[in-house]
Amino acid sequence: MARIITVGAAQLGPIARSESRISVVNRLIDLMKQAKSMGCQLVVYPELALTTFFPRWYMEDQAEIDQFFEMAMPNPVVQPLFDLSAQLEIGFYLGYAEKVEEHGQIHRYNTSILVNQRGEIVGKYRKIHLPGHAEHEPWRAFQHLEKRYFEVGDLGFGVWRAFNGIFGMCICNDRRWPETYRVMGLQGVEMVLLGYNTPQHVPAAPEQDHLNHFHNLLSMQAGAYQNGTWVVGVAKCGREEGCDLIGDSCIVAPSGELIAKCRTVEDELIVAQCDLDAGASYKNTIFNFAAHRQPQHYQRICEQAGTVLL
Ligand code: CDV
Repeated sequence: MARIITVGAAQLGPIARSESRISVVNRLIDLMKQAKSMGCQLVVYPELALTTFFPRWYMEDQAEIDQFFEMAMPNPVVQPLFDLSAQLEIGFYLGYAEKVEEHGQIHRYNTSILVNQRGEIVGKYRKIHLPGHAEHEPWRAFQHLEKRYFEVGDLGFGVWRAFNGIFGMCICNDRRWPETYRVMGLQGVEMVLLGYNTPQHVPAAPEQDHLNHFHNLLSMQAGAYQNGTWVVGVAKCGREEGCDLIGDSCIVAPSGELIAKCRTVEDELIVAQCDLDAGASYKNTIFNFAAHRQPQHYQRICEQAGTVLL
């Protein structure tokens, strides 16, 4: 029997710094209801979907920074989303800022969770490729202080058996790195879920600004094709606190083809019926890893981060 999952990509328009969590959760709930009415079993929300994209501001006061973090998941404000998930029997991916105490130490991560159709968390991912910088750089039109506010994720690129398939997660900048998809591809991933906040302007390289939409799609379409997997990429977008974030949330098939793409930079739902077996054709032929990969020639990828010139 075909393994079809109907997936919704629930793009969010801007979230103002002053917007309450309750208001944001109500927006997520509206999108989940829409998704249910369109037959979805799974809905995908963006990165850091509960607040404005706070790494754009330099802050020194840890108490001020911590206002953007969740101390528990679910927590009373987000619980209604979990309740609706169980009631409507629709799972979700959600990105949020996680503050956690582990082994007596406080950690802060840029995190996503996978929730099943009973409203239960079945997977967690902590962002590994943190872009930007750790110190205040006032020359920028806006900051990108992910390296200041988050630690590098410690959970690796896992996959989970859920929704009758094999699901993986990553977050925003991760989507630009082929290693991200390949590590999941080597675990047989069939659908990669990811949220993003991508400024239209690249302060360190403004010559790339006009290519931003292209690079977004290029990364996800390549990752999908080269690993025979679906990719669902979901933006928070529009003009948020004076900063333009790209939209173009999309659903990409294992062929690399774009199946659905948002047209606005507002709250918008797109839906696709995805055959989880559609990747098999690629996994069994051109990207039959067991038959064609030559890992003995890939050692540098694990041993070295930066380029080493001859
Ligand atoms: N939130 C992100 O990770 N944004 C990065 C930007 C800063 C390049 C991205 O890769 O879209």
